[in-house]
Amino acid sequence: MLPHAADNIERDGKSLILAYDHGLEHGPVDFEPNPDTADPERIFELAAHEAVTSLAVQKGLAEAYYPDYEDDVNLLLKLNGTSNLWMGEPNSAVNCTAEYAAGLGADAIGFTVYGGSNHEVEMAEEFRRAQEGAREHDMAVVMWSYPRGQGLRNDGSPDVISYGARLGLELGADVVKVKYPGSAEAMGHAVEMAGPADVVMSGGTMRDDKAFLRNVSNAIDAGATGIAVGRNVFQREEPERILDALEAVIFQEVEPDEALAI
Ligand code: FBP
Repeated sequence: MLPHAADNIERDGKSLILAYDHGLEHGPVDFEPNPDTADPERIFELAAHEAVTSLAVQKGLAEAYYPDYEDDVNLLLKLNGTSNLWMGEPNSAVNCTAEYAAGLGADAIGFTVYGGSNHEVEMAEEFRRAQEGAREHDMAVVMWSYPRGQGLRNDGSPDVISYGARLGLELGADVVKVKYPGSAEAMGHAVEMAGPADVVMSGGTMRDDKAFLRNVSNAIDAGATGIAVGRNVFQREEPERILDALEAVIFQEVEPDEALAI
């Protein structure tokens, strides 16, 4: 972890990472609730919203669309990923190098590590190459730290999520993205374990605006620096409206009720 390395994908030390790697990770099914969002152009436009501090995409989308948006969007290039068609032990193919990401104009790299998977050792080694490559090009390093695999009975438990946060710090991430552990107290523990590395909570699918914003607000109160969110934004009928509310909750620390009334 390098102090200030993530400044270029944060605003006042906070971040809202709009995640849009779902076409690879989950497939077209994720676009069904809001079919317009199958078109990457719609998401690049959304990423220009003032609340969004970076857009996380895979290489193919960055090659095709980023040149038109580089003035308005900070690029967080995901260097590995797996499709839902893969049925094996959790693993993620490295499909891009840090050098190539820098050539595309990335401000940061993103990398998934499945601690506890039978593939943890090779994933940690792959992360090392990506992390060191990012340092050579002054790009921030964001780890999707998702412990899971056959050795883990409850990958959503607060202890496991705190361990995931700590893995990020130990391996050199500037920002660690973890699943929300269910309470502000548990999130606070994960933040503490990550030390100086920033912690952002990962999204999921919550249809209730207020309940979703309450989790985000709890995470911020617990010391998280923001959110990495995909479906909770682009699967909503009015993605801009929830981004307006997230702007208020994350950056102005406004209460969810008030944020929704804006
Ligand atoms: P969501 O906000 O839609 O949950 O996206 C966050 C994210 O980390 C994506 O970047 C990724 O595609 C997805 O979750 C992977 O989630 P999982 O591996 O749990 O299916």
